[in-house]
Amino acid sequence: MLFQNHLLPMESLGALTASWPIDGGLELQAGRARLRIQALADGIFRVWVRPSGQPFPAHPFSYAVRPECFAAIPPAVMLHRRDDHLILTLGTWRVLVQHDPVRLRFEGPSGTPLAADSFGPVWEADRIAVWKRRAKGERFFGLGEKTGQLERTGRAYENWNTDDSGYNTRDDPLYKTIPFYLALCPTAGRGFEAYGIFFDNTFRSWFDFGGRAPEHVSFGADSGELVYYFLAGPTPADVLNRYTWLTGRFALPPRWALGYHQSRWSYYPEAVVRALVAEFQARGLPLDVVHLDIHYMEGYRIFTWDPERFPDPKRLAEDLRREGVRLVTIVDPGIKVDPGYRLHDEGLAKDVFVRYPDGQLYAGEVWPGRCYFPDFTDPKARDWFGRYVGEFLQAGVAGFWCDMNEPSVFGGGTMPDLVVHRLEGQGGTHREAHNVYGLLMARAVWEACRRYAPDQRPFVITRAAYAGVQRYACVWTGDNVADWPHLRQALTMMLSLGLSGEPFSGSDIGGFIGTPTPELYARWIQLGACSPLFRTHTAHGTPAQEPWSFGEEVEAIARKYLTWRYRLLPYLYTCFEEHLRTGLPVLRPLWLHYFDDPRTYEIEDALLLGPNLLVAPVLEPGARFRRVYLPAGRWYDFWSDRCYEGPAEVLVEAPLDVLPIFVQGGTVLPLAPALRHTDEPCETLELHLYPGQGSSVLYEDDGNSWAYETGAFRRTVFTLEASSTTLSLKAKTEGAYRSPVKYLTLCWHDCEGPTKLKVDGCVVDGRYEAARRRLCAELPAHFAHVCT
Ligand code: MIG
Repeated sequence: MLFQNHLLPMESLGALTASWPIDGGLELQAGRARLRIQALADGIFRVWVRPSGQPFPAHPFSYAVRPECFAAIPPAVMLHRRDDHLILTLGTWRVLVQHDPVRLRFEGPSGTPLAADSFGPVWEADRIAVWKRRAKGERFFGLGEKTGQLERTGRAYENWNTDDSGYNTRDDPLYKTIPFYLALCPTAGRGFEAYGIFFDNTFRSWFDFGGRAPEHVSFGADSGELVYYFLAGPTPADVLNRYTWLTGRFALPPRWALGYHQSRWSYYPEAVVRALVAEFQARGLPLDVVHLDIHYMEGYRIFTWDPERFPDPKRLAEDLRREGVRLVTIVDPGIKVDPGYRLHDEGLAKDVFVRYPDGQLYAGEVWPGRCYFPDFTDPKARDWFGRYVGEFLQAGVAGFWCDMNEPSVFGGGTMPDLVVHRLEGQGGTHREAHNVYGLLMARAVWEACRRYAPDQRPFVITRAAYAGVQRYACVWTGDNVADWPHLRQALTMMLSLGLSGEPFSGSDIGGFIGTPTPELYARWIQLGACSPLFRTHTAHGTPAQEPWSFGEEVEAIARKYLTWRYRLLPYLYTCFEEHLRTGLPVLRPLWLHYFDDPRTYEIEDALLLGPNLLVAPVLEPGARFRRVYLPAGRWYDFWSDRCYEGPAEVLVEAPLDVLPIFVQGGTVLPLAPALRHTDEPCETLELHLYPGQGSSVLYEDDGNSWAYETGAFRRTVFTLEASSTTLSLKAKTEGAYRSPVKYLTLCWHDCEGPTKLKVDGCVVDGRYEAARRRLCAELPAHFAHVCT
């Protein structure tokens, strides 16, 4: 149907002319167009439109959706026919299809219309879009790494992976495309109901959350399938659970990846790398990873080593490994056009490079000069590239840093649109492959790690990404700038990535472009210490950016937060296990847990680190106090143990050496001793108890292999009921992993002074520290019940 007023040359769905049931849903005919609505699982509906009515294949082509989701048999749905609409029901979820014109809306338990079509799907030639009504007061989040605020309401965005070095905090698009959003829709009765929309389209796409048209939310793309997924709530956590069921979750990272990473463009030669590591040790600073940027290569030829700068990489890797330090090497996609260079010759022989439509090879200019580009949309090219990854693993490289994979090409930004890609055999142009190029490079590297080092968990970090990237890699937020707006931006980007399926992200600490002031570096190290990826990095030609580069005061602050980070590892690692089970991110906006408290929706300068810690980083120069909103419940200042009752806005002191951290009452916070690196054997563990009621989890495994998938883990659920005078702590354990922890110290905070505890019936004497109102006691490594 043409729009009646003919102002827009776009077409939309007209009246329903036929409908028939299919597995898990139904198909409709409306004029020439065909529409398929199908449930993939409870609370997950796919809407797929083919404007000119071509028959549907079993599933749309997708790099983002897990193949298992398509292989599963669709759940049984109920279909009801009414006079003017159809109703598709699955559990508590309904899709209502109006007959004339065909318009969809969704309903959950509250009965509030969600994602209701205004114009619905529209198209013109290749261009497609979907227009929906924006409910009054509806809020939007998501799209991964975007600049500006966390909340997307009232703005429009574009997705076209772009290398925007030194981006400003208004630029769009940047490096990643995650065409997924999460909406919070006000309900008639109480509060909000959440749902998500995933528009699985890899062409250049756009989203408008009531920016240009305040009553609508719309999204569209230059071409490709008109297909989207509705992901039900009712809570935002439910939406994330469903979105990550569909697009995958981050399998547990190697534990070392959660340590501190030191990087710069570039540490070389080898002697500089050794001296760097020695400096960390001499200064008593923990370190797990050194990143090698492009200068380790011979003339920027990927998968080579400069023979003078790094004559014996294997030996270097071994030596560092003995000190508990691992090497991560950068890898770019571009392969130097240079006959005689192994990758060049073998790549040509194997026909793995992208070409122009007439068959000529495409070459673009990047660091090495003229380069060919592997076609990562071709499984053969991914396998081929992976062999070199295997060689680097052999040489002792522990992880891979995928850069320039937007792909970035000097001069024009990226490859021309007409370059041809295999796209798993279906063929297509760069317009379709562009936004997945980085994802598939990361996938090639990840799959190679699985193949060539099958007993180890891969570590891959990527700059460009598409939805589903969390299955293969962690990410960093590209070439930021050493200024205060970028510190704040780093936080909102990490939060947004977490709300878009990627739990493992970080920013270049201190800023990539330019030089941070000592104060800025100190505050950034504090934010970094609670970032999933904790890495300092800086550009070529900038002054030293190491934890000791900003004077003694800042070095002491860096030491304090590096140490804190390593103490926090048992908790942080547990957060990753929670992500794997539930899809929850590691860093969370407050409203993810305090959904019923509308005041939390506007808080973008604080975060929940996992389920029990609230962190309020200082993001402004000169600030020595921090206003913090504490949601309902009791909160303990991590440093002073001072107790607050929420909901409350409090003003806390935040001198330069203080990152305000609050522990929720009722928490059992597991802390490790201060470590020098994550390989250091760790036989002691502290359990910090904060009065209140709650359950907390401690997850342990070997931290490096896949044995946890077959039961070699230990998951302990603690149930705490404590006041300042009484205590009951129960522990229930599952899993077959034998934890190396031999000594357990319990530390009961805000305690008034009972000094004896009963541990599984035996009386244990504790040490009461009156000044700090704490009771500490040694416990056996395994216990079931501790009480007063
Ligand atoms: O054109 O490898 O974002 O982290 O240091 C610059 C050199 C290429 C961009 C990355 C940055 C890295 C730099 N790279």
